[in-house]
Amino acid sequence: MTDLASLSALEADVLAAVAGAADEAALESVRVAALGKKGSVSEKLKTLGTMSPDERKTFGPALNALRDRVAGALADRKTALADAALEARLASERLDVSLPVRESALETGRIHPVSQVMEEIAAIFSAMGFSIAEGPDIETDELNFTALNFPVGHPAREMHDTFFLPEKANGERLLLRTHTSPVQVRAMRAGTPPIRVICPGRTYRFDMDQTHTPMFHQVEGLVIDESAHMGHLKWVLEEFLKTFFEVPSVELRFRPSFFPFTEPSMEVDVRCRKLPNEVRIGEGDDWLEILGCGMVHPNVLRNCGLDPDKHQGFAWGMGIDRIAMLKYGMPDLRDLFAADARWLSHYGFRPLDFPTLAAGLSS
Ligand code: 2NL
Repeated sequence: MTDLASLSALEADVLAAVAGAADEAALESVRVAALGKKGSVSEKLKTLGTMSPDERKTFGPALNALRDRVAGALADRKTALADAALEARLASERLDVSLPVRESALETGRIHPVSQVMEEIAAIFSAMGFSIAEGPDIETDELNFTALNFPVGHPAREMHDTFFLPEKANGERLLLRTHTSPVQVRAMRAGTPPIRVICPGRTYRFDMDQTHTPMFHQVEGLVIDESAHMGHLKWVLEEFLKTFFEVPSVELRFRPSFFPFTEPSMEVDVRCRKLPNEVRIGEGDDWLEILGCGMVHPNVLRNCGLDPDKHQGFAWGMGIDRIAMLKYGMPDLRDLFAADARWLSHYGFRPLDFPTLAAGLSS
């Protein structure tokens, strides 16, 4: 027989089970046990049919209200559990779309600014129809000096300017090349005019102070044809410098100079503005010495198997380290060769950012 006290005990049990259900599956079991076909509440409702009309008047509304409260508690608990499950998923699957993209292993390294600048120089001269030639760092005296019209006894041929290797048994004395000119000598001896070549690479001189390192980088250029002249030289240099420094125009100043391998020889200054922390090329009232050049000396042409009555040409040489510092605002030459990973991560270039003229070189 049903009484009101057992009904409230049943309700308390069911509501406690609802509150204690830890997830939606447990809650579903609680629902079936209470409101399912053979559930505890359903069984109570079935007893209404066996009651007298008087009893039904009392227990009918009480049981219906109990069933409604249980159903309401189940629905509330179901919503609460679903909300909690969603919150947990949101927290565990959180994705910060503002985080910077992590670089792949292929991209974590950095290209040294000197390498990047050599690539820029190669891109510019390639577009002008030059080929790029390289040669060994260890050279013969003949290729580094004799072919280039350095007289015997020239100061550059002395121990205090040049790194010589130990003398070989046959008396030959190899050296670390002091410029990349030997590569151009090889190009002239190997090919036939017209020759248009640039030679970038490491060079060595016995020198070490604030602005000199014993190893440095140079690029030389050479054009040989039947009528290559100084007008072409001026155009090539102007075109190169304005493309390299990414400015609309440059103004050059040619001063007479001397090199054993060119005649006439010139030093070239570029108009610039010297500011406390930067040098701006192509504007201002200052001049910056940037390279040396000239018409290839007839003796050099002859030494390289060319007839000076038929062929002539021009050449130039330029330090890469300093123009890299100028372009990318690196204040100290020695940092270029200190192999400091923090410096490289700051000044270095992403490995897949090949410089191209179409992309605007450095952008
Ligand atoms: C400078 C000047 C220069 C050359 C390099 C050259 C090479 C051959 C023949 C003739 Cl094979 N000339 N190179 C010419 C003029 C100047 O370098 O101040 N370099 C840093």
